[in-house]
Amino acid sequence: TGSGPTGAERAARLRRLALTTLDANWEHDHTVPSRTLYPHQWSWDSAFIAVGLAHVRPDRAWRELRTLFAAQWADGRVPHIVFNPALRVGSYFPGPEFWDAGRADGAPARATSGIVQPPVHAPAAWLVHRRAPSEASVAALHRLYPRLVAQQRYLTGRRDVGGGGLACIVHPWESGLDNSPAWDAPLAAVPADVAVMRAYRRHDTAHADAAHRPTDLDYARYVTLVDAYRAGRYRDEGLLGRHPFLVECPLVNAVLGMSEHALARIATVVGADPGPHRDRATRITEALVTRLWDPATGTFHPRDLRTGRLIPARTVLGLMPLILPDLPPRQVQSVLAEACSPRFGLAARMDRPLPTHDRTAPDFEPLRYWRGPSWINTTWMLWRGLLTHHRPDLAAGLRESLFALVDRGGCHEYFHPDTGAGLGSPAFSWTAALLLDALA
Ligand code: 2M8
Repeated sequence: TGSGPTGAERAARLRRLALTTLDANWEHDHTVPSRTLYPHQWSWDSAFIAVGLAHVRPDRAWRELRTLFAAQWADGRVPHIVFNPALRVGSYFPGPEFWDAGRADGAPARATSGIVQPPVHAPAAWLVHRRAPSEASVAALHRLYPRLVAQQRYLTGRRDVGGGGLACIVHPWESGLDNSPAWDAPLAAVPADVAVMRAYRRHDTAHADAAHRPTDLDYARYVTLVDAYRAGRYRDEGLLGRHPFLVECPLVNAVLGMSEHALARIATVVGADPGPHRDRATRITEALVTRLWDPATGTFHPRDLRTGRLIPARTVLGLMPLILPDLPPRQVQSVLAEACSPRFGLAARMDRPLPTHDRTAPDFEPLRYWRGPSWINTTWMLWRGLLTHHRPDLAAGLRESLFALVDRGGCHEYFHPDTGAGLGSPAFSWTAALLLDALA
């Protein structure tokens, strides 16, 4: 974090801030992403949070994952939200009554949503164990392994709607990058009646500036999509014929491949065979390159299964396959070129942080959520990818930009990609957690 007393002081200051933030967001058996905006447990947040907790509170890291996986469905899906029953009705929209998941086959006893998020949990579990290996961590891996395998089975089985070996998402929320410009084209085909939102009250805009959040039109479509999935009781059979949003996302599938690599390592610890995981990882990387790589743009794009076409927007999602250790050299070089272009500005010395959308695109919006602002999780994933592909120079530049953001803005949810001003929740858990990991 820089040499000399200043670097050491900054590191100590950041560590204290991160720990205070995580402790304040701990809630009995899990960590909330934010007390105001997101008061329940979120799936991929918990995985990132566990990675950070491993550095300071390893027991809690395992608890976090255990609580989440206790709400796994019988079909293997890990729900994107596990609701806290102690909270009053209406503390988050859409709440448990809206999802009404309890009536679906194989839903757990706890109230949950019915959709998933990127499966970053196996890589997270592996990092937690590697950071603090112990008898307890080995026991935790034994407990989690079958559940992580079931999660992969769900995504590569029922969710392989396109039949090409990749998982598809049925809602933009499943990508984690809710209102990314990547989803504009497929969402345009989803019927949207802003009047449907009159029956509900959004809570996000009570806690964050409406101009920094998805629009009412976005929310109308989000609700329409949940209505459609819930009407089929969250079943995945026949989705291609009936569901209005079916997309193969490069981030979700890069993480899916990464998870097989992590499971291969976990398998060796728990006495299972790592071979099948390695084979599956190879197949996922191949499918990702075949189906989502565009030689014309030199980056990865989501594939809209309803039109069969790649979605042209060049977002940060396209850079995420760099986390795959077996990404072929041609794709590695070209994703690096995309990341270092003026679109994303990656450099050994960065003058601005990594945005979530192409800075040169006409629909780049520096204040609005996933349409431009800098986020710590996508920055962290790219950082890990750069380390994997032996670019310590670029990794150092990106890591320094991460530190500078949080040092100036605090543990915010996202940041203005030019000024670095903090946006969204001011005490956001994954910002704190991934900061701790980058500091280590
Ligand atoms: C955001 O998504 C939720 C819906 O799941 C929301 O806007 O209410 C996203 O940033 C998502 O990636 C994140 O997991 C969640 C909680 O931090 O918030």
